[in-house]
This record gives sequence, C-alpha cells and structure tokens, in this order.
Amino acid sequence: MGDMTSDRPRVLSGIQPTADSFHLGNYLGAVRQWVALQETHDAFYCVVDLHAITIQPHDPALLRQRTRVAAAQLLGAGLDPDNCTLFVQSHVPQHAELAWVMECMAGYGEAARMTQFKDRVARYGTDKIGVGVFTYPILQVADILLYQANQVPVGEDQRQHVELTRDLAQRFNSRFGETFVVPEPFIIKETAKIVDLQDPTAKMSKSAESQAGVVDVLDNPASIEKKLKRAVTDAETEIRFDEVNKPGVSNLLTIASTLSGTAVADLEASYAGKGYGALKTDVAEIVVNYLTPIRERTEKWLADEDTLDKVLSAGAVRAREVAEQTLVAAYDAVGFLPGPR
Ligand code: AQP
Repeated sequence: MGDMTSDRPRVLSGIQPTADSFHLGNYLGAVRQWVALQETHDAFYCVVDLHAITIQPHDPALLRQRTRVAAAQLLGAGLDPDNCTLFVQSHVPQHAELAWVMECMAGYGEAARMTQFKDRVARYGTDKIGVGVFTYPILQVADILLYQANQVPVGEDQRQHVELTRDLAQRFNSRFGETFVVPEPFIIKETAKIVDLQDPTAKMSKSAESQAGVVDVLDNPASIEKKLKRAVTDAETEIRFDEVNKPGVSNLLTIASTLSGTAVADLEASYAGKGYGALKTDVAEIVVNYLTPIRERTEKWLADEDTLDKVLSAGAVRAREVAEQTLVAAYDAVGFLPGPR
C-alpha cells in the first residue's frame, strides 16, 4: 500500500450505502475531494453501513448490494486502493466500541440539537424513528476520531457533526488527557451544497420526494439529459451567478464549472446573449461526458465481486490497525482494565 504510513496529514470520510447510486451532490460535495486528497493525505474512506441501518426497516439483501455498489462507485470515481484505505465500516468493530464511550461523553441536549435529527423528528415524529437516528452523529464522532483525522472532507450539511466531533474530542482530551486529534471540516465552498434541480431552495438529496431533480452518478445518459433540460431556473433570461436571486442557474453554473474546469466568470461571459436552453444543453453534455467513464468503471468493479471484496478486506485490515491503537488508548484513558484483544 505504497507510502501511506508517511507523515501526510490524515483525512477520514464516509458515505452511506442507502441508495442505488450516489447523486451529483454526494459526488461534488464529497467524493470528488476524496479522490484529490488521496494524493496529498493519508486517506481513510469508508462505506458506512452501520449508519445505513438507522432508517428502519431496512432490507438486508439491498443493503449488501448497495454496500458493494457504493464501494465500486468510489473506485469508479477514482479512489486507488494503493493510495488510500477504503473499507466497510462494519468490518472494523472499533467504530461501534468507541461510539459507546463517546455517547457517554455527549450531553442529551447536545445530541438533540443536531439539525438532521430534528429534521427527521419533524418529518416522521419520535414514534417512527429509531434510537439510532438520535445517536448516529456520535457514531460519526467515533468514525472520525479513531483515525486521528486532521481533516474531514464533507458537504455543508455535515458541518455540525464535525463541530460535535471537535467538541467531544476536546472534552475527552481535557478530562482524560490528550488522546484524540481535534479535526477540522474540509468543505469546498463552491460545491458544499448542490441543490435539487426541481427545487433549487433545497439540497440535492436522495430522500427528495421526487427524483426529477436528483442526478444520479449511475443514471443513464438519456435520464441525465432529461433531468438537466427540465431544470428549474427563473423568470429572467440572463445567465449570471447569483445564488440568492438565481439559485437554479447558479447551481447549473457551479456544476458546469466544476466538471469542466472553466471558471464561472468565463462561463457567464461565454453565455452573454444566449438563453437558458443553451446552458442546460451544454451542462447536460458536460455531466454525461464526465459521469460516463465513472459509470463504466463502476460496472467493471461490480462485475468482479471477488476482487472488490478483496480490496475491501485489505482496507479493513489496515483500518483496524489504526483504529485499534486509538481504541486501546481511549479505553485505557477512561480507566478500562487492559484485557485480551
Ligand atoms: N446536495 C449536496 N451537496 C453537497 N454535498 C452533499 N452531500 C450530500 N448531499 C449533498 C455530501 O455527501 C456526503 C455523503 O453523505 P451521506 O452518505 O450522508 O449521504 P446523504 O447525506 O445520506 O445523502 P443525502 O442525499 O443528503 O441523504 P438524505 O436525503 O438522507 O439526507 C456527505 O459528505 C454529504 O455532506
């Protein structure tokens, strides 16, 4: 596995296997940065299947399938198992073990203030959600702290959970002695919140009521084109970046700029005098051209499950080595007797 044990700063991030494909928000907000950071950082990335069962009831066969699809997509998007550690969260038991300790560090009110938890309560009511929906942010805390991560590449919606991680790491360190690196969120402003194509006031999200505004990485080209051509814009005609007054057009410019490497200002200039139709057609083409090789590589990985599973096993072995060191230190710090492990 190359020189991953070098002095490079660490990054850790995870993604849930809760859909048949990642969407463009997941890709631009997180996965794209993961691919870049493996070149400069000692990178740990996991498919967080423990998180995926917080929404109940779940289908075991579907979870198994989606876990492989998630891993295959990460490889298809450019993660290189020789240059980063890619693993499945449930293969590393230390995540659940540290989560309990961190749950005991967290305040009830503190956990209840998590926006994503409050959103779920508002949407489904407390009787319809499991305890896991309340505690998963603290499992996320454990996910990050186990790897002594310096940075956590995520989208804006995860900022609060990284802040919680910082708070609990600092609390633990001050009570029991320096044990954890206190991580920073790594959020690229431009792509921190990709919005829904049909409702540009909402983030692109797999749990959107309609999938018409959600572009999946594994979507077929015809479907991607259709969704982009129907994207909601505004009543003006000018192609200009203005997130407040023109969120739909700005989102299209962000997507085009990030995937093509052309600055937003240059795009604005090149569309002077042109209509929204031209922009949508071009963005559709850019997105299809960008995603097609990712989809094809993903399909290749999925066609060879044995190799995929071997990559994930090797990743889990390496992840466990690091996670175990941190867990042993944390267990010792809180006063658990050393025992056989
Ligand atoms: N719209 C988005 N823009 C930018 N980044 C985003 N992320 C998610 N949506 C956007 C980032 O994707 C990473 C993976 O997050 P996840 O596995 O928790 O995915 P998710 O949040 O479950 O995806 P959804 O679609 O947002 O799910 P629901 O609908 O359940 O809330 C994270 O880094 C996240 O920030």
